[in-house]
Amino acid sequence: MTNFHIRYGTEVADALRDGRPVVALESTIVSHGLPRPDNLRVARQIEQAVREAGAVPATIGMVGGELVAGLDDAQLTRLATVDGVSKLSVRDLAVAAATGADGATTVAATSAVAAAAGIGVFATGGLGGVHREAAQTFDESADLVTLARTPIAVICAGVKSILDVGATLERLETLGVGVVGYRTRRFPGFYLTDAGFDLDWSVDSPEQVAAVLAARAEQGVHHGGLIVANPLPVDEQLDPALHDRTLADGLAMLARDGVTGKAVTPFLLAHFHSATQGASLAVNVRIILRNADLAARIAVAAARRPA
Ligand code: PSU
Ligand code: MN
Repeated sequence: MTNFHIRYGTEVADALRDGRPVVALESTIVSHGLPRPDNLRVARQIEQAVREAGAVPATIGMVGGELVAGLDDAQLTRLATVDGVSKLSVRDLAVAAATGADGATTVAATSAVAAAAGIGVFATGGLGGVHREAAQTFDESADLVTLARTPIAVICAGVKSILDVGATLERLETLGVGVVGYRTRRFPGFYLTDAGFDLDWSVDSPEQVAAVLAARAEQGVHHGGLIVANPLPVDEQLDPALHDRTLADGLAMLARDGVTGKAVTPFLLAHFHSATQGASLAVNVRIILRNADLAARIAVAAARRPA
């Protein structure tokens, strides 16, 4: 069992104490996933979307070596604007704490910290997963193994089409991570409504997701995550032809520039943002805001259930 030393934002601490709905948010999308200066504006909008749907946002990150659940505006601004903010997965948290680093937490690290804080619902854009070429590079996001051991519901638009989506779904199955579509039986590909793979399960309402979480608790399933895949409506996705062209170029650039490891995801995202003249950014923002709204409604439904 992890024993993170977590500093809580006042509002988050109050809400957790009173059993009111809280939604965890990650900071890597802010520091590394979205271009400046839009990133700070969007980070605030995500929090606003959670509030408007009736929950308290808890953006998680590390400031000066201290893990914070519920970054205040000055801390959020620091992680969005200062150079040299580290991208922190779970394995990095101790080193970053001991060295007093500023860091943004990935889906993996945010999930681990949120679960330790007693927050059961987390909204993000897209999960990390198995990279293309993983058969040679072994590049598979720590998001997957972390979700295998972390009790949290992650509301996301699937995994980015920059990954090997089929392999990612296979790994999630092996690792015992639950996957349900929100009003769909097709797994979304982040920018794209449909990544081309079927899902076994679809849920229709926040209340139904809350019921799944309650059933897991009743069954004693305390160790694994549940992915709630929330696709964009077809008319809001990135134009598939533009998407396919941009992805092909981006993958060629990765190989040409020798980009590997944890730099791959930020590199490809930045390429999408510049190569589509902002179209992918607008889609990215819509995805996150929709997921924040759904996550908050799930947290509200979960808080309303009799204990
Ligand atoms: N999806 C996005 N934007 C992001 C990420 C995912 O739409 O910035 C980030 C998340 O924080 C995720 C991380 O956990 O990328 C995965 O990185 P890696 O593949 O290096 O594990
Ligand atoms: Mn990786």
